[in-house]
Amino acid sequence: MALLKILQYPDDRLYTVAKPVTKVTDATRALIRDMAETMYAAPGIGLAATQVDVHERIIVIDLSETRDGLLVLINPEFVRREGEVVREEGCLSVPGIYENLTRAERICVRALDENGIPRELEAEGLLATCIQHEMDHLEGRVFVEYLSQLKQTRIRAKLIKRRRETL
Ligand code: K1U
Ligand code: ZN
Repeated sequence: MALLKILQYPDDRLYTVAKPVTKVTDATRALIRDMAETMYAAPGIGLAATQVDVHERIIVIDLSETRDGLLVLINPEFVRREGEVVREEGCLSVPGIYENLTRAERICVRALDENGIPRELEAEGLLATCIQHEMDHLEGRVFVEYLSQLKQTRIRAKLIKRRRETL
């Protein structure tokens, strides 16, 4: 297993639209293991392949306290989105920035699991928010893009300054 480098906003590669996985192979499963290890080490509750510069439609999520409840979504698609809820979000590609965003309250997604088997999943609460956040990454969208231009400019400047100071 390997720890992967997480792209940091405003890296242009975060704006890449990921391609569907055509066949779930051992190589896909090896990538999923590395993504999970990277997410646990960060630590985070979700990670999209886009964030580790792999532009395939793969997401890992684990909301469990014990970190043994890995959810894998390959080629996820929305079946339903209902209601609206405001929740605070963070992002491993935008470290230290937490902002309130409005998203669907309940969702149903269709996706392949790590064995290539199609599944449907109903989600609400933090899981629904996290799935939507990660699906945005696969579309090349970062959560800060929902904020005002002023906030985006401030976040960009803050992260660039912080990075310069840690070099
Ligand atoms: O996509 C990512 O960068 C992962 C992100 C997922 C997410 C969090 C909150 C709302 C929506 C999506 C994170 O994991 S940020 C870190 C975080 O939330 C966390 C870290 C340690 C313990 C618990 C939570
Ligand atoms: Zn994120």
